[in-house]
Amino acid sequence: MTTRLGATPDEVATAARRVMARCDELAHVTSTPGRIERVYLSPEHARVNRLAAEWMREAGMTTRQDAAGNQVGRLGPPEAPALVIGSHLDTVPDAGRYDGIAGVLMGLEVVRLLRAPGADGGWVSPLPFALEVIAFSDEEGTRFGKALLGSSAVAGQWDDAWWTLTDAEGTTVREAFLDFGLDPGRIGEAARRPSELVAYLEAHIEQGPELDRRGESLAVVSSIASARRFQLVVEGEARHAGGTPYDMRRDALLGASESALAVERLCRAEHHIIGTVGQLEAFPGAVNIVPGEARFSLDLRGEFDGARDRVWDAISRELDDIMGRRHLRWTAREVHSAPAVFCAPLLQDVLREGILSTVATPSLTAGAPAASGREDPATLFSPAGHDGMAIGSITDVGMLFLRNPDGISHHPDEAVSEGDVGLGIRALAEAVLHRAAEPA
Ligand code: HGY
Ligand code: MN
Ligand code: MN
Repeated sequence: MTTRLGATPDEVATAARRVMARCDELAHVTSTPGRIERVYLSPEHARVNRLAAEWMREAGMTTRQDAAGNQVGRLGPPEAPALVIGSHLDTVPDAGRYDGIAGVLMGLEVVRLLRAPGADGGWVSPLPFALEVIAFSDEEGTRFGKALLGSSAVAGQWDDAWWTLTDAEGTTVREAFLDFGLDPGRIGEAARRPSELVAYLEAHIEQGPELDRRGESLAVVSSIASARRFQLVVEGEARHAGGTPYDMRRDALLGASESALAVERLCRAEHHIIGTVGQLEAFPGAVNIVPGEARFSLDLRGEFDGARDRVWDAISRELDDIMGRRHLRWTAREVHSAPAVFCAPLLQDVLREGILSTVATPSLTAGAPAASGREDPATLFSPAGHDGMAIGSITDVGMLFLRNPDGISHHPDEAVSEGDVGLGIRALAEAVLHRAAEPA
């Protein structure tokens, strides 16, 4: 397999070093000193968009912030369909510095490696399509609970019901748009038509331990898990913590706690179904009052929508049983839902070719193992959600995973090696060249 990318190992290593340095720089743009937190339509969102736009222009791209606050860079004639490389710049609370961010910055390096000098001293795309990098603005859903707001707008799937979603301070999405300088009435302008796009590619840390366990740097993603998120309320009766005998208690926190254990048991019994209770709160929340109310979240994912939904039905039946035994009532409000996305076979193939090209290349960092060292790079299911879940409704989606040491993510210890980032940049660039060689 000959590599097509003209870049030298040094050029790719320089690109990887720049990605790591910029991840560190963006890590300082946070609403909470001492930890990384950047949410949709915040001052931090505006600052990282300005930085990303500056770096996009440095790579030779024209830039715009779209009607949903996504930062877009483009190289190529306005009328040409675009191959988009993207990921997100928003974060979870107390986040790592690579989830989403590395993918956006790697996209910029791929454009820099593939661009060609134009007649006017600028840069052009030498490929049969334009290249775009999109830094999505709200993949996590940290602020308003509904994830993929930025990429849903690009996919033309904005739901007007989202305008009244509120954050912890009671600010609505509509108010946050206006504060950010966006016009809610123009949200439709963010939507892209399928005819404008060739494909969507995203590089992302695995956020799991599989590649680390295999001792490999890169993997092709087969599909992205479907997601449903719920906010649940359990109602019991607040009573005196000392004077209330157990047989008179309707303890909402115990009902919620038993439910969380039931979620774990029911999901572990299934293949590729993952359920997590990440938030749990007791009310009124005094040490000497039996909780009369409890609120908890449920993040439920599955490789297939149907299997996920059957487990949700089983969880619901189990909660009926638990609450019945404890004389409690429960309600659930669904706050997010996204279907599974199956990565396009052609994009899986070109990404596989891209990974194989790194096997043929001397490792970028002394001692870094070649990507896979095997003739068939790993192909992994993604239990983590990504913007491709929204973008998959308007164009083909392909994803490249990078080794995430120990698999820890959504945590400050989240890591990725510079060597693997370099292999990922090369693989992604090669994949784009292979896609360009395919018929339109
Ligand atoms: O939750 C997820 O899987 C993603 O990191 N937003
Ligand atoms: Mn994430
Ligand atoms: Mn992510």
